[in-house]
Amino acid sequence: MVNTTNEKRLQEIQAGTSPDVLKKIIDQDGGVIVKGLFADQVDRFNSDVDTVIANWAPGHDGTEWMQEFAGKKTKRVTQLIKRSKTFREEMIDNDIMLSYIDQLLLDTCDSYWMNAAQVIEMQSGESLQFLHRDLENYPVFRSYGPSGPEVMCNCLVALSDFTEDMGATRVIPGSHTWPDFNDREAIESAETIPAEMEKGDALIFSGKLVHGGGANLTNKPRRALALAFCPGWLVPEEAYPFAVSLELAATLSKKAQQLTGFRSFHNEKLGGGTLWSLDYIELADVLKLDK
Ligand SMILES: O=C(O)CCC(=O)C(=O)O
Ligand SMILES: [Fe+2]
Repeated sequence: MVNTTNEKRLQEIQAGTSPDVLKKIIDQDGGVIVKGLFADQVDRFNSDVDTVIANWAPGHDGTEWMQEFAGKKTKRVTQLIKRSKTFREEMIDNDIMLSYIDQLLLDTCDSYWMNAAQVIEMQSGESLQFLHRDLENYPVFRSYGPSGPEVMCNCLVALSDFTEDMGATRVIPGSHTWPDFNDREAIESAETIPAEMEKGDALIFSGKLVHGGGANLTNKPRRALALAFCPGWLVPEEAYPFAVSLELAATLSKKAQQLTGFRSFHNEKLGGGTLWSLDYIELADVLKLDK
């Protein structure tokens, strides 16, 4: 059963709850917390990346906009397939997570990319990230508003405690249905609520939901893992085939290979052609991944 959102908290389901239930809640609220989704992996994942994060400089050297978006006191670490065995063997293709992402994306595609996978560690004193919808990665979809296709969804895993004071992600439940996605005033005047979680829980949300990182008012870092996904017919943020060697790709599961662009995208369900192939041959065959 889907309850009405209590205005102060997002709804929660246990990992393994039927994907239909998750879809109904996301249709209603824009996002839902999945309890314990990565409870078994979170400590081992953290130890895989602790050293790289400790040596990582906060902030981003890009445009002023990007510096603002990325956060001046936030460390963002990518290329996680290379950097974490736990990630590549037990997280990227987690069946329960993917059964939920299937629900959100498979209406418009046969398979999808992992758009990006990054650790987001907000240091003490980081301020609020500006509120946004993740679909703005593909700005043209802003003008389609709520009726546009789902072009991006996110599974944001709490890797540390995730309280309001530590900068839990802030969301505006229901903002995925607002009529005008270009209306900044509506965003600025709405109330946000923190998606508070325990380590290992995940916030799964639509690319249409308005959200942003919270402010870290504590003296401890707030660490999250953002796993974003997009339909196979869009270009993802991370260029995996340039980061992951073929040797490493060959050790990944079929599903993980598909998510990172080592297999072609077939548009059979909706009657389109194949994308991301060579000489019209399935990429996995060209790369001999099934041998
Ligand atoms: O760090 C967070 O809580 C959210 C980050 C986010 O929304 C993003 O980078 O797109
Ligand atoms: Fe975001």
